[in-house]
Amino acid sequence: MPSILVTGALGQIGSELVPALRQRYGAEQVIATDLKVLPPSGAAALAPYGHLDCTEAHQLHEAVSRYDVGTIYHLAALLSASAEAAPQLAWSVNMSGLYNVLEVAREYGCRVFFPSSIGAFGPETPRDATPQVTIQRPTTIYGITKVAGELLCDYYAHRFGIDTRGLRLPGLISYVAAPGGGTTDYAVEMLYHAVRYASYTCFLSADTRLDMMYMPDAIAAMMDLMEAEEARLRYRNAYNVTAMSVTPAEIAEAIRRHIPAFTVDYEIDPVRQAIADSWPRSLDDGAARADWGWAPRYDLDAMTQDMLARLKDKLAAARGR
Ligand code: NAD
Ligand code: AKB
Repeated sequence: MPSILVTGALGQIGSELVPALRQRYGAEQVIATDLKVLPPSGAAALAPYGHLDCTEAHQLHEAVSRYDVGTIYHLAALLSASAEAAPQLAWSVNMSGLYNVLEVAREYGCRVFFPSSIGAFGPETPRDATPQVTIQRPTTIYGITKVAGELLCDYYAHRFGIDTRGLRLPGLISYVAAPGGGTTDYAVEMLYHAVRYASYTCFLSADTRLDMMYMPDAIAAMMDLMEAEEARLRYRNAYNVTAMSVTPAEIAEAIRRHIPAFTVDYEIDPVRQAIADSWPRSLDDGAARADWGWAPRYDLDAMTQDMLARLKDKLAAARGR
C-alpha cells in the first residue's frame, strides 16, 4: 500500500493527525515530517520521522520517491498572526510549499489534502451563515495564501487530474500541542489558564464571534473527507466545516460551569482583533454535511468538559515529573 506523508507534522494538527492516521492505516505507513530537526531520541519515538522543508522541492521529491507516497497531508504553513508578522516568509512557506507539494503530486500521482481556513474569507464576505460559495477577498497575507491555495488545488485537480481535497477549518481547540501563532489561539490559552490560574487576559474583545472546533472533530473531518467517494464531492477546495460559533465571553461562561471562580479580563491586541473582525462569525457547512456526511460530535459544553478534564490530567502529570 502506498504510504502517507504529513508535512508540518509537529504542529497543533499534525501532533494528533499522525497518531490517528497511524492507528487507521498502520504506523509504518505514515511518514511524519517537519522543518524542526528532532534529537535522535525524539525522531526515534516518532519514527518514521524526517526533517523536510516544504519550500525545498528536492526534499519533497526525495521523500515521496523513497517512501512510495500515495497521499500527502500538507499541514506546513504560517498561521494568521505569525504570517502578518512575517508576510514574505508566509508567502514563501504557504505558497511555494503548496506549489512544491502539488508539483510532486503531479509527478508521482499523489492525492493531496490542503487545510484552508475561515481566514480565506474577508470583510466583504457575508459574516453570518457564510455560504460555501461566496465573496473571498481576505485582507491578511494568511487569507490571501489560503484563497490562492484553494484555487491552485482546484487547478491541479482540473488541469492535471490530481485528487486534491480541502477543508476551510475554523479555530481548532486542543490539548496535545500548543497552537502555532493564530488569531483563534485565545480559546486554547483561556482553557489552559483557567486550569492553571483561574484567570485569563484575552487579546480579543468579549463579543468577538468566530467558528471553532474541537480537535477530534477536525481529525475525523480530514480523514473522512479523504476517504469520501470522489463522485459525491461537488467541491474540492475547500469545504466549509464548523462545530460551534462562539465568543470569548461564551467560552468563559462555559468554563465557569466547571470552575466558578474563573475570571477573564480583556487587553485587546489591535492586530489580531482586526484579523478576527475580517472573518466570518459563523459558517454554513451544509455542503459538507450533504456531500460526505460531515457532523461534529463536540459542541461548546462537550468540548469544554473534555478539554478541562484532559488539561487537569496533563498538568498534574507534568507536576508529578
Ligand atoms: P502549526 O503552526 O501548529 O504547525 C505548523 C508546522 O509546520 C510547525 O510544526 C512548523 O514547524 C512546520 N513548518 C513551518 N514551516 C515549514 C516548512 N518550510 N517546511 C515544513 N514544515 C514547516 O499549524 P497547525 O495549527 O498544525 O496548522 C496546520 C495547517 O492547518 C496550516 O495550513 C493551517 O493554516 C491550517 N489551519 C489550522 C487551523 C488551526 O486552528 N490550527 C485552522 C485552520 C487552518
Ligand atoms: C488562525 O487563527 O490563524 C487559525 C485559523 C483559523 O486559520 N487558527
